[in-house]
Amino acid sequence: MEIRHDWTKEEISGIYHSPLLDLIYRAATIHRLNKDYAEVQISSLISIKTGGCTEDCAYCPQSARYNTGVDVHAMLSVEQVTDAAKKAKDGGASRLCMGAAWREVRDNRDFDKVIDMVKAVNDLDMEVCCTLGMLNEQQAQRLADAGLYAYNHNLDTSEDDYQRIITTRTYEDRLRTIENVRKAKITVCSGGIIGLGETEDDRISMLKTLSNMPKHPESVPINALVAVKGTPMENQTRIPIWDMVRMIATARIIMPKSVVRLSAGRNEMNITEQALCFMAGANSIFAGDKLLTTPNPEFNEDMQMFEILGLKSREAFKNGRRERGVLSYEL
Ligand code: SAM
Ligand code: DTB
Ligand code: SF4
Repeated sequence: MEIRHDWTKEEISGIYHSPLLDLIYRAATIHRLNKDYAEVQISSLISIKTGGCTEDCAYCPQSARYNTGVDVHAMLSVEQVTDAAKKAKDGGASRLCMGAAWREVRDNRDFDKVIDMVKAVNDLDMEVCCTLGMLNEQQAQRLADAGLYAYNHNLDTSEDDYQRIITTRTYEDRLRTIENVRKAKITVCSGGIIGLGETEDDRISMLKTLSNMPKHPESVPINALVAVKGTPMENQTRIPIWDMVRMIATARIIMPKSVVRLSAGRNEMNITEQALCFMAGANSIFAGDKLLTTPNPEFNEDMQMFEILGLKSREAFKNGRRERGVLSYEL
């Protein structure tokens, strides 16, 4: 299947707005041509440094600017992270994503610790992902040398809408970090959030930016806003499930080889709604009863859902891995 990097806004909009059942059918067909549709990757999230962040991301419970009741927590120890990783692996997770409430990485002892965490989790034969804020080229290379498999850095919304959501950094900053990750040959995980009060045009623009990157992100998380009390987004109404399905299906069609992750917001979705998302091409979830700070479905509930829908968890490194420091990854 041809992978395109020149999708126009008109084309993406045409797909996004097509009749819902046609859209799902087309996405499901493309999904089956490219993947084992029953295989869903289970990824586990762990917040290695929680709260007190200097950024003003309007959706985020971890920003120091809002009173959200999130407990500020210093860095976890390497042991705490490896213990959590082992548990997640026993539960079928093939990827561990470590998140830190930082604006950017600084070259200090905390970063040295993250490097040790990456090495330790990599030794467990899991795909290690980090989301630590902005990175320069050298920091990305250090993470790569430690065995980092993926780096998460979301665009969140369109370029035009960005300053409405975050004023303390720019879209350009975001894109630069993604480039630095690419240069270090770490796979890219980048997507966004719907339900922030953005327009459909903003969603389509964001999908255009992602799909026009020289290489598609290997992983594209689609988050539904978890409206947290105390944040400027606390009164946002929940997005209709149809919007989530349209986003996932459109991402699946224009980035056919990427992993599309049904990310935040599952706690408010029933199995039927999630089944539509899997039908539309989602092939990854975060499992475990907590995302970073907000609730997520209980592990057992998810296992029941896998059973009912006939899904199986995907093993690690399906598309290639880092051998002696070199990443050989096929989208
Ligand atoms: N500080 C780093 C950064 O901003 O890249 C990493 C952690 S940050 C919490 C990771 C991502 O979580 C954000 O880019 C955003 O897309 C998502 N996120 C944060 N709060 C959310 C919320 N309330 N609902 C949905 N997604 C959220
Ligand atoms: C992503 O796109 N979603 C995850 C992960 N990448 C880091 C985070 C969701 C966070 C939801 C709010 C919270 O739990 O704090
Ligand atoms: Fe900080 Fe990341 Fe939350 Fe923004 S999204 S406030 S950078 S933790």
